[in-house]
Amino acid sequence: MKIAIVCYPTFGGSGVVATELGIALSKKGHEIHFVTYKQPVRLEHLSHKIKYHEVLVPEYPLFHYQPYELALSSKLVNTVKKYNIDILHVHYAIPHAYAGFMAQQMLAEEGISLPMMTTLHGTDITLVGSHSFYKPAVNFSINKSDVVTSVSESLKKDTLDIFDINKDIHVVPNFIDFENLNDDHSDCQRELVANEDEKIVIHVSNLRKVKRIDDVIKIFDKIQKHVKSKLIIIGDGPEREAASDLAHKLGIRDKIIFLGKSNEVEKILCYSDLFLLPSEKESFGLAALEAMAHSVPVISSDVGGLSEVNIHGVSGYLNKVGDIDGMAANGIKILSDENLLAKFKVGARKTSEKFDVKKIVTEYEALYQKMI
Ligand code: GMT
Repeated sequence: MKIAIVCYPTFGGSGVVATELGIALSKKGHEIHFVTYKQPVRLEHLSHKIKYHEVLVPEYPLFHYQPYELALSSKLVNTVKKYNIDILHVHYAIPHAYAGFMAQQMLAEEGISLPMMTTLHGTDITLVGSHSFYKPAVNFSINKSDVVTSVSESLKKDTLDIFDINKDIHVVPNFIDFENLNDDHSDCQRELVANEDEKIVIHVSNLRKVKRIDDVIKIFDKIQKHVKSKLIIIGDGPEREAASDLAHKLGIRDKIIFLGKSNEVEKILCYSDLFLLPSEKESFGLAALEAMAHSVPVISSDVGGLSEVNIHGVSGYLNKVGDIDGMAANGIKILSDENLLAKFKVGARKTSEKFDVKKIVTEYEALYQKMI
């Protein structure tokens, strides 16, 4: 099949999933066309099976806001016609499902049919999409999609609760490409960041309010009082400065390394002992799944789809949002007992194996087939 994929090309989970899916589909012989404003960060190599089409939105002084949806839908129309695309798969409803629907309508005028799948990722529903500024348009474009998928049962439920949906929502979880996973632990450079007797705690996100970065710092503060440890924070976002200030205030700034946006996450997970994800909302928690695939246990909140990914007592622990003491206590429990840590490392990896891309990609292919 020839599949056009629309996504955010950034470090965010939805863009990562879209890119990894495109790569996995191309390995199965499909021709993939990414249509977005920048080459996706996880897309290192283009090939005859993977192409990238840049959506350009030239500045024009009359426009206070540049019309990205318009440029995207026009680019989709041109790409579909030029490459005879069979299917459009948009990731993240806003504004992609809306632009996709417009492209579909324009193509229909010319007698070209373009079935569209929309994959809902989380904040497009629970945070941004549910706002009255966007809600009618998001509701409309979800209902106009030929197939709708969500990355967890929890997100499906939220979508049905928040919107007026007249479509089936298929749950297709996020995944890991184990064949491509760099889990060769032979050149782990743990000594670069910590002493031999120190444990390494890690957090990866876009450092937005919804991730509760303050909780990450406070949980780590309690952990490091019992277990010699360092905290590595990967990612960048609006809460970074406040987190650094809080660490100063608590007197633990020297135990925390802020790495910013990084393409080296796998290398760091290789020597990490515990992943913290105390989010306020989390439809899936791809960052936690990636940690688990690298045998890193997870301490997370129990919101959204996290309990579908992180299995309490097996791959880590789940606590209520804001339960800093509980999360710290569970972290201390895992980190202060080498046998327990080893058991959780195995449990984390085993749990992640349920999300093998090989299984998930066939679920998407079956849905594509159904749309055609
Ligand atoms: O976590 C983020 O804020 C980024 C966001 C995105 O849209 O890229 O992540 C959402 O989609 C990911 C991929 O499906 C999920 O793993 C995240 O849980 C979800 N984020 C939230 O629901 C807050």
